[in-house]
Amino acid sequence: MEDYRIRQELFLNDLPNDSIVLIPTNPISYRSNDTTYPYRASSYMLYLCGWDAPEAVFMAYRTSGTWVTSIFVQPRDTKAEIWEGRRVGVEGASSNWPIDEAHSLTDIDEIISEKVKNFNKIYSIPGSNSLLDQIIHKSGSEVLDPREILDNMRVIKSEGEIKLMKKSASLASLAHIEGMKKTFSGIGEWELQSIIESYFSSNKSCTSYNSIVGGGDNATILHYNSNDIVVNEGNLVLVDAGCEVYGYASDITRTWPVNGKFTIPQKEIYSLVLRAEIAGINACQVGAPWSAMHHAASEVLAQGLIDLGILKCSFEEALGENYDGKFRNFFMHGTGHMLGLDVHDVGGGRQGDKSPERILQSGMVLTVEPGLYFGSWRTDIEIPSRYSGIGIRIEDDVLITDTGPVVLTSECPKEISEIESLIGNGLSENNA
Ligand SMILES: [Mn+2]
Repeated sequence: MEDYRIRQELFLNDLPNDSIVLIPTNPISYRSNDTTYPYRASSYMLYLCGWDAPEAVFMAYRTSGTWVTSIFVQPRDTKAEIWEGRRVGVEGASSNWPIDEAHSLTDIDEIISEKVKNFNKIYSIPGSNSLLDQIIHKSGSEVLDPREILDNMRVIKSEGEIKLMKKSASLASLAHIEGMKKTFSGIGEWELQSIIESYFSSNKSCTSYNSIVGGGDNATILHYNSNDIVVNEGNLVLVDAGCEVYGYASDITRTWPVNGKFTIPQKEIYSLVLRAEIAGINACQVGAPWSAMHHAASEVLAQGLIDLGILKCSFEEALGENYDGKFRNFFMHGTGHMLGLDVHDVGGGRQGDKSPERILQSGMVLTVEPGLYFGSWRTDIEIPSRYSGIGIRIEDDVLITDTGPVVLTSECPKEISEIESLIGNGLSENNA
């Protein structure tokens, strides 16, 4: 509760006097006919007041010098509640939520149309609530985007947020361990997905993005999520799956051999990716530029690819002047991203972003996730036969602190021997 009030104050005090804030939550999305996807409120709504029910609009305005925060919510309605579930309603919202006043959504047109007359500037995020967008359009006031201010705030996590992110990272780590324990040669990607996701749901959590479970060559497809192939003896499986706790995402990737034993070529690539990942994590220091971890991981990968004889060129050529050299044939994505209420969280910093580079500060949470991919299906580049069909990524969630990086997903092992000893040890006799 305290957290929300502090956030609201910090945000609102950054806005001009003659402004009003009108931020809608996410709309409901339909899956088929009248059946909906599980509802997820907008991250801005969750950040500003924690309201997680549909249709709400957050409002804030100044009256005689002080800010008033307010929320429009679905009113109590027995008929609707019989079908859709109980509602907090207007009274519940105004007495139990970190806001000053609450209104019914049925009055939104009347109240907001009247209110906006007194303000020259409207801070809103269009595109989620067409009625609100129309009211704002009719007013003729200047519309400004509040996201730059909010995103800069969201980048630094409070103590309370860090606690939730630790919980989220811990659940995802334990889910991966569960997956390793129940893995066997011939397991379906979908079975492994279900083991991991049922760990989330049995802990009252849910996935924070579509789980990626890719066996063998499927691991070389970065956003593979059909998860419908059997993983055969001798193959690795790459699992990239995270969950949410009060909206806060975790995002973790491990890669393991389904038969419990890495082959020598698999070990060679795995050890290289692991060294790159550790170098990336160690570069996550207060004051370092965002790109430091990408550079550190990339340098290890470029040299390693030469040492394994995969790249036959100089280090300079392998790395490239702008970290765009030949190693990018096998490592095509960024080394990490911000993590928070969104899995690819706000605040920029991703490779290729045009905005000025972010400097790492205490309280930021990000991922470090280098990988190497040798898809046997690739025809554009030469894939060495020794490594054909290997795709490996290792990803951890990292909190930046004044005393160095803290790995929030450290409960999940990533050393070869630790992983090998876990695989299959949670199977019953009949399965093993
Ligand atoms: Mn990630």
